[in-house]
Amino acid sequence: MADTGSRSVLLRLVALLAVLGLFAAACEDADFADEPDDDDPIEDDVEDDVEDDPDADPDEEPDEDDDLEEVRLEDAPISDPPEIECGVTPEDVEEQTINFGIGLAATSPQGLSVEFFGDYLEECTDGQLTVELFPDSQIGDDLEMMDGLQTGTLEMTFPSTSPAVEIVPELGVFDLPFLMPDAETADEVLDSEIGDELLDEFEGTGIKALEWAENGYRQVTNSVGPIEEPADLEGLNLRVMENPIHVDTWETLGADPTSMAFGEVFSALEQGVIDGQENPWSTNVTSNFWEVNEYGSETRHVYTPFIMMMADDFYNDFPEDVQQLIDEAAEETKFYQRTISREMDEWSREQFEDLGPEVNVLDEDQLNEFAEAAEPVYDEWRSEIGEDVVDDVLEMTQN
Ligand code: TK8
Repeated sequence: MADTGSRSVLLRLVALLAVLGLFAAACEDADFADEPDDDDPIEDDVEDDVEDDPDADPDEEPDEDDDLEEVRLEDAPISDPPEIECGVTPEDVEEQTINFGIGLAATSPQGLSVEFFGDYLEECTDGQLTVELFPDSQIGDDLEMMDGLQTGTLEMTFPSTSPAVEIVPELGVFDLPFLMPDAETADEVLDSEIGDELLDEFEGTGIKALEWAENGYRQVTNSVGPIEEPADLEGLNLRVMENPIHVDTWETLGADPTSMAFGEVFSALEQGVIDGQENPWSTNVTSNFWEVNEYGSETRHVYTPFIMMMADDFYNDFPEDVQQLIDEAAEETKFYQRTISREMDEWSREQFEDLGPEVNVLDEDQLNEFAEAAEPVYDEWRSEIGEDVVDDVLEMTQN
């Protein structure tokens, strides 16, 4: 714990270098200057449109898209965080900041839940423990941040299970396509004994896996056309997560997948290096993929969990009552995160469409066609993931 100060200095340095790097890139690449700033994406866009169009008639009624001034996150129908009721109030806690890196935006359900987690610890330790959030992959991607936990350069992160298969291969069960029938079943699986066992698999890896939350059902966005049947994927260059089961699934469906870290996706789409990507609607909105893709298709092809993680050494250095408080805060955060993730899902799809792209929602027959086409992936990966875990989970998801 004594070196937490130097760790956070290091993190700030890394963040500063990243910012300087981006600045340098912006100076070299004039296009970059067009990228709207995160706080006010659409406002900047609208202003750009006006400046760019010399024939624009100021008296003309703006078209529907231009009416939107920004992603209206304040209108999102999401619950306020629950009241904080400290079950434990540890005494004499050493003052320190927990650096918490995430891939997504501060405005995503993940970002909002980390804010709640920080408030929880702060309130129950009389302000001694605080959390500093580093959003938008600014200090690394899921794999790099997990590595940071293992090497002691970062205290917390919140990755998707998919890249974590590198550490715990059994997590690959969640990458099987069209596995999870609904969010309630996901809760049953994650909160079951199987879920506990999967988190326990991290023992000895340098990572303390605290809780399951949800990334959610993933949907395809792209710049070529609506995805309605597997044939529409033919040759589509789709970014997928760093996970071999996802690569295999999309190849099986006829697409041309490229695995890539999340933090590189926006600019790869912007530069046309890839045609599309797939993520839950809330991410497609809060990470601004609507700016760089013209189509969104509700394919619900896979449900991805998140795991809230802490560096194992960092956790073990705390006295027992603080560990209890961390466990409690993580559990409350899990409930809150899942709630707002679900509340935001459908609203985000509507926002995504309001922001410009064309959206189609696949019906049951269309989804079945995809599920059947992806079926061979199960046999291919069953033994690699682990027969037992696949069978146990299937038993819960197929009933
Ligand atoms: C964010 C990632 C992201 C995931 C992806 O760190 O990579 O597309 O869905 O949410 O975990």
